Amino acid sequence: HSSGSVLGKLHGDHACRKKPFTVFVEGNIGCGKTTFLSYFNQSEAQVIAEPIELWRNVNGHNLLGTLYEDPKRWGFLFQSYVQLTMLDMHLTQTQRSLKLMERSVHSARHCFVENLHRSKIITDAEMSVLDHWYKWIKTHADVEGDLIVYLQTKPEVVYERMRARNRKEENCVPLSYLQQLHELHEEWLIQGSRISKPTQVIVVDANRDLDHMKGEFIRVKTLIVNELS
Ligand code: DCP
Repeated sequence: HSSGSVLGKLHGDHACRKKPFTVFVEGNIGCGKTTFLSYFNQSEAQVIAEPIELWRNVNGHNLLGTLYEDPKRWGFLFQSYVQLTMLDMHLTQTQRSLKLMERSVHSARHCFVENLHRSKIITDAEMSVLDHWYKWIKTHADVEGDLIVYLQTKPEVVYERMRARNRKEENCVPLSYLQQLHELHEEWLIQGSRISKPTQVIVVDANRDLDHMKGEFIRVKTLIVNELS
């Protein structure tokens, strides 16, 4: 619910830099990130979708599949590869003045890795290694964004969507998992209690049917595009 003027101030800062205005689209599994990003075309923005196909095929290995089959055995491996592919997205250069990414190294660390650790699915040692990598990345690479668009949803709503879309790797994911991820997104993007809140967050109520979200998605898109033009 940020206003255009807030973005306007950012734009002023941003105009002095060569880096594109960088937006991370965040939210729970099935919240509609892909749908939101589909409203931007490549002529107005560099859109970098989440590399889920890479996670499904690392030299023939489906890391997303094994993650859900045996998270204790494969959770660390999966998140280690997510961190690498996310870093690659962050470092992707563009001539365009606007860059949008589906998720970031930050949600991987603060939501997904945090959740695996809190649920004792990854060990303290595995957590430490992922966290050291995350801190190293933040120190040595530019992984900062200018704005986060948070597609906020009720866990029950995304649970139904996830069931309906029927991605085969996700068919055993319980509602409780989405509830935990929801809480961690809220802690990070709304409460700012555990870690400091990112500077600019636009919160979008994404509970309505994705077909009915069109108006809201276009409103947020217009806000971003207009402020940059
Ligand atoms: N995932 C994970 N750890 C991460 C990032 C993603 O375990 N650090 C998993 C969760 C999902 C799958 O990868 O099973 C894809 O996750 P997303 O929620 O990012 O993508 P969706 O396709 O579900 O997004 P949307 O429906 O919002 O477009």
